[in-house]
Amino acid sequence: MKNRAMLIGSIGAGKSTLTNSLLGKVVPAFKTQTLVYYDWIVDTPGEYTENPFFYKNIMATALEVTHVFYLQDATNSKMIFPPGFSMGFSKLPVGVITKSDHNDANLERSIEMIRSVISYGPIVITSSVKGTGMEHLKALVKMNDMASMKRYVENEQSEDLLFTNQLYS
Ligand SMILES: Nc1nc2c(ncn2[C@@H]2O[C@H](COP(=O)(O)OP(=O)(O)O)[C@@H](O)[C@H]2O)c(=O)[nH]1
Ligand SMILES: [Mg+2]
Repeated sequence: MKNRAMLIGSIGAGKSTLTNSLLGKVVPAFKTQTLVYYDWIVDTPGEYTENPFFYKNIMATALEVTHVFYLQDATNSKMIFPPGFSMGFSKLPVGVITKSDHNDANLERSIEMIRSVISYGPIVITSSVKGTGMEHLKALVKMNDMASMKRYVENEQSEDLLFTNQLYS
């Protein structure tokens, strides 16, 4: 399977803007009503994450990808993923904090929220506006196992990148 990421997160979390930024596109993000397949990204409607009725769609789409990017909006105090949500997929999880450039961004809060979804894996702090974190996401999606992603995070020593490990805590 070609390495591909499915982006999930609430309505307005920044999935479509991130897609554009990662693919170097300049078209404004339109409101996604359905799945949109790009070269190595599958953009999903926020409704899929917000409404449990659509979880089956997320599960089905996950079969077509190697990675799942869990987006948390840094300006949003609400967490919409159920705890441990990533355990349901046998896909490589990547936590993505969006809108780090925003005045209302609260990075600590969003990292804690993502940690309740991903107990073991990389978390990337991003801004689609500034381009922060984009290289990390592109690098991580090319990797085929968690060990490589962990090594990458350790080697990069970047402020925009951390590895959460709560398996033995
Ligand atoms: N400041 C800032 N705003 C962003 C960023 N990414 C997205 N937004 C804004 O957040 C809103 C929702 O973005 P969108 O990509 O449509 O979210 P989606 O529903 O998850 O696809 C839009 O008004 C975007 O301009 C970012 O990195 N920084
Ligand atoms: Mg969208």
